[in-house]
Amino acid sequence: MAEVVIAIGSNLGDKLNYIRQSAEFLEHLSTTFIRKSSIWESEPVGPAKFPFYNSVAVISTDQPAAELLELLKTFEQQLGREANPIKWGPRIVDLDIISYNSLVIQTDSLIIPHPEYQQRLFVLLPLRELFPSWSDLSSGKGIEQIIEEAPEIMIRKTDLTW
Ligand code: PH2
Ligand code: MG
Ligand code: MG
Repeated sequence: MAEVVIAIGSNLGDKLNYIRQSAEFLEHLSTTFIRKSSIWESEPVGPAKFPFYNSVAVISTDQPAAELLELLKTFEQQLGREANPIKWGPRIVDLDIISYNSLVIQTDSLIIPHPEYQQRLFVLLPLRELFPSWSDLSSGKGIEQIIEEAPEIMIRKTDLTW
C-alpha cells in the first residue's frame, strides 16, 4: 500500500466544483479515507491569467505510480480538460503526484517527487497543513525552510469546504 500526496489545481470555470469532483474521484480511488488540506487561492505562476484554487490530498492505493498517473490523466480528460500547448497555461483541473511513499524515480513520463514542488507555495502551504513535519526526500530540508526559500506569490487560505 502506498501513501500518495496529490496536488490539485483549477483556474477555469467552476473551480470549486472541479476541486470537489476531484475529491470524490480520489475517495473512490483510495483504500482509506483521504486527508484534505484547505483550499487556497493563489495567483497564477506562469502565463495563466486567472487565480487558481489549489489544494492537496493524501490517498492510499495499491496502484503502481505509472498506472496511478494514467488514472489521474484519464480523470482530468473526463472532466473536460483539453490538451493545452502552452506550458503552465490555464486548466480546468490538474492533479499532480507530489510524492509516492518514499519513492524516487525519474522517467520520461514521470518524475517523483514532483520536480518543482519546492518552488511552489501553492503546493507547499497546503502540504504543510497535512504534514507539519514534512522533509524533502533528497535534501532532507524541513518544510519551514523549503517554504522560506520558495519564490513569493500571492496566496491565501479560503474557508471553502470540499
Ligand atoms: N499550476 C501550474 C502552473 N501555475 N499557478 C498556480 N497558482 N497554481 C497552480 O496549480 C499552477 C500554477 C502548472 O500545473
Ligand atoms: Mg501541475
Ligand atoms: Mg499535471
